[in-house]
Amino acid sequence: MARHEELPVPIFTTLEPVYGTGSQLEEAELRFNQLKSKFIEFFGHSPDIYARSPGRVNLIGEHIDYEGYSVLPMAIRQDTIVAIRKCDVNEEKVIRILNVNSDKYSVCTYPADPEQEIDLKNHKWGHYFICGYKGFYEYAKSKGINVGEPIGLDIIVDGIVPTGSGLSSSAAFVCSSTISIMAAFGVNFPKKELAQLTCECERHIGTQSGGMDQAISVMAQSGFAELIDFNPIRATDVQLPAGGTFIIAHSLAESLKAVSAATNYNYRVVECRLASIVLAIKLGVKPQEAINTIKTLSDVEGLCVSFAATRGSSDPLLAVKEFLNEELYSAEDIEKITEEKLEAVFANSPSSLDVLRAAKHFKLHQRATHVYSEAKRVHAFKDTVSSNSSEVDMLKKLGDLMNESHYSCSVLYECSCPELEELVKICRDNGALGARLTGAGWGGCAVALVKENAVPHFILNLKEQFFQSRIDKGVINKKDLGLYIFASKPSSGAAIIKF
Ligand code: NG1
Ligand code: MG
Repeated sequence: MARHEELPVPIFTTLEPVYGTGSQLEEAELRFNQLKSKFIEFFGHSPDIYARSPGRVNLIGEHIDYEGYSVLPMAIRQDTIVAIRKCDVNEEKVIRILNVNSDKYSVCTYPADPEQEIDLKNHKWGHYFICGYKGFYEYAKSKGINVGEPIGLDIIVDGIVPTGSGLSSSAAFVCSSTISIMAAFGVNFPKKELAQLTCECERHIGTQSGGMDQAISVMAQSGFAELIDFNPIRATDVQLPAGGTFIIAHSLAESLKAVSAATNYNYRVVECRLASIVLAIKLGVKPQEAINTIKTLSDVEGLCVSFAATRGSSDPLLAVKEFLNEELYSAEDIEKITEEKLEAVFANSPSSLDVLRAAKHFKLHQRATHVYSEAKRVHAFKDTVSSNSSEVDMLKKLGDLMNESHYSCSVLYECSCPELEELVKICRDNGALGARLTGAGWGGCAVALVKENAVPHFILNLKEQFFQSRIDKGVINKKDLGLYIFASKPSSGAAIIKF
């Protein structure tokens, strides 16, 4: 039997296979009906087809996907639905994108030109759809699939993944967009190829992200978290222990990682690249060769094998200890090692050059220590859930790993913020076995592992101790609390729906 990532996106004619039964199904039916009415009202036609793709919560493995290391997220129930219609050849060749939330998101219009550049200086929500549009054409072209001349498209989007929350609303949108376009053109690609292409095309937005979000959104299986490996992309189902529940809580600080050019996110990607080049050189690779061939910290791991002969271990953390300074590096410090100007090292990456212009110094030891230790924690997490230990021991170990991950994100990777620190502490004070920031950080959500029978009480306490003061100050509305704190079960991945 083919592994599930080799299969195309499933096509359903009813909503049950995606949304199950009960209140979730009712909510979905309402959304689909409203989407259809709005579509007819605005465009004068019914949509041809729908695509949906979920957000995700990352359980462990933060800021390591772009370094080539495996991560362990699960899909959440909140998703983005895209309704689409391919226009006739005699209609105007434009892409019109509406949002059901038209107060917040006004109509976006783009030419039906897959070669168009995305205007990064002028950020619009519709840009994420165009990422998918460009990605679809690039992929079809690379595979020699003839999808015909560009044509007008009518689109309406309904997304309920909270934005700027570290739950990957962007990937839910890019994936559902790409899949809707693919379905409208009557083709279907294997899920792992879609995961790769949506990851690459979301980079048109300017974030040098890894592939976790798109991979889980496309490949998730209901009831399982997934261990996602990269190069090549693979998803392995991970059964979580039944006695534990993951609670997602929003710090109410918005993560603005993609708003300015030299964002925190790209800054970290640059620091990791610099750490990997410096490490490779220290491990004996010639500077120019290191610059040309070493892209990520995982590329350095192989080099540590030679190091094992003299040090007795090929653990890359030992190499970091021995070869990277804890003190700040200036660009000049690094250039002495690389024998090359950093502008030249990053000449092909405009967003990295933006980082170099804005950054005064780089922390290589701390970032690399985070990445290599976090990569180990992901495997420890996976090994723990598949071990024979008692559920109590298992949950305790998973919680410990989550706490260690948070410490590493906060202290070594510096991607937390005061609100997240407060929230994580409140979670632990209220009996969470483990709690950590999730997603890129600098705001957004925390995820806490809580014993199943303690969930109602835990949520109540968090409402009192974290959210009530924010309600009193008018930051959020009491009636919206359910959007900011909720329990989450592993949901299903992307789907095409054709009624
Ligand atoms: P968020 O910011 O949660 O969407 C980002 C990246 C991921 C990953 C995490 C950190 C995008 C689309 N996604 O997720 O690839 O690197 O940060 O683990 O930027
Ligand atoms: Mg995102």
